[in-house]
Amino acid sequence: MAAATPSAASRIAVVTGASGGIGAATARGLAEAGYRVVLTARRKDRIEALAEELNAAGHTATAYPLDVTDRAAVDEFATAFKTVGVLVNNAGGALGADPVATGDPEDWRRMYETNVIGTLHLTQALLPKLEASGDGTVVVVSSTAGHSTYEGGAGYVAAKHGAHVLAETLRLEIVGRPVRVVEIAPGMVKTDEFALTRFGGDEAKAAKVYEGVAEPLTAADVADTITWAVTRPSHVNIDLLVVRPRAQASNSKVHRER
Ligand code: 8X3
Repeated sequence: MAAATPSAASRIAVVTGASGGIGAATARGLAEAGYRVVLTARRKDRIEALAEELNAAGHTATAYPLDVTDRAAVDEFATAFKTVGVLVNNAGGALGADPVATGDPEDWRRMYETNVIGTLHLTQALLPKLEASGDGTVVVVSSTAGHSTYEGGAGYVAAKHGAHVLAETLRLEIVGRPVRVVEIAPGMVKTDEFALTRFGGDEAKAAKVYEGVAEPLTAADVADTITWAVTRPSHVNIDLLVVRPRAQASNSKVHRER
């Protein structure tokens, strides 16, 4: 792996949604790249266990239970830092796969709250600390759903388009300041929870998402792209990186082996 930015060893990387999947894998990747990682998620036991594991392996990790939709809690969290090198906005996810005609407005609201407002909260609260580091990076983990739509996806697609727009607009607004804005847009990633959460715990429906797909991406594959983007030299801004498994040409064109 390429060398981390020179000051990585002394720098802090905050990862949201670090209790599992892409967030946990990203925390591992950034810890291995020399960052002091701060793991946030609602599930305290999970982030504490991961922090313990990383510390036992010689890295520096701390766990901070946080709900990204709770603005007061996010502001309180931000007071813990003078500077932050990296913020990975990973918390989010999908709820339901219903057509527009019958989708639950409450699912749409919750997806907007976590994927967009959660990212907004963390970014607003930590932007001064990222700037104060003299070399900050904001990562928005969006999705291929932030770039095109598919039937049954509209609620999630709308939220991820929101996350994409946040990243693109922020990059325009802060150009000239020492903060990069990186968007990573993963396609089909098989994690323990993404599809299960989307289908309210229905294992059969969740399994169907990946049925016949030889090798969906793993959380580690996506973490690898995030870590790569973050560890480019400071003047290199990976604006947008779309990453899919080889078997997926678009959200609706997936090769399945029968
Ligand atoms: C996940 C990709 O295809 O389920 O962000 O929308 S998809």
